[in-house]
Amino acid sequence: MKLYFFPHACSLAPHIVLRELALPFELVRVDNQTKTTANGENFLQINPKGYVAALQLDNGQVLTEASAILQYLADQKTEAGLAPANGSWDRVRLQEWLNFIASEIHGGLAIFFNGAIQGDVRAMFLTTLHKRFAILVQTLERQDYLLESGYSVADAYLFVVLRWAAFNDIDLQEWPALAAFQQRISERPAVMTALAIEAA
Ligand SMILES: N[C@@H](CCC(=O)N[C@@H](CS)C(=O)NCC(=O)O)C(=O)O
Repeated sequence: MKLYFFPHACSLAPHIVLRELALPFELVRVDNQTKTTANGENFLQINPKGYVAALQLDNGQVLTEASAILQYLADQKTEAGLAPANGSWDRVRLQEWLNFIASEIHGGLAIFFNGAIQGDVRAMFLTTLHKRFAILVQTLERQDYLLESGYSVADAYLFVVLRWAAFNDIDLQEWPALAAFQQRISERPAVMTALAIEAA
């Protein structure tokens, strides 16, 4: 498998999960400006959407969208328990979280990377984000992970997108349950390895 990534982007979530599962994979860095890969390929021919993450399977199929990639990976080693069994009610709960993270937290934080978002408009987006954070806090004050059953791919995804708060002058210490969650996940060996490799 090949994971197309650029450092600290949402592709860090499948990167973490590949390491959690100890699956064999190759990391291929994408230049987001030129849309070329470190191997000199045209990334748009691999993923016409032009964004990471993209996972190329050994049969040549390319899977995109973090929520789909994360579930695909978890299902490669079900015994690791990073996703509840397909078809179960708990799996639907995982999908509920993944969709919430993708649309409300990933989208809600990524908007602040746009320098045009300033003043009243920034305040408006922040108000919405704070409401979404309140939903996360309700769960993470009660339990260590999003699912009652324990650590899952949703936690890896949430950890990655919450890291973007600091890049946008949003201090997670205002939400102690979120700050504690970030600390907890950052201590996982797979997370530390993935972060070190992406920082190199
Ligand atoms: N809907 C996609 C969004 C992926 C996405 O936002 N990727 C960002 C990095 S986190 C990216 O590559 N942006 C570059 C671009 O859009 O040109 C998903 O959920 O995976």
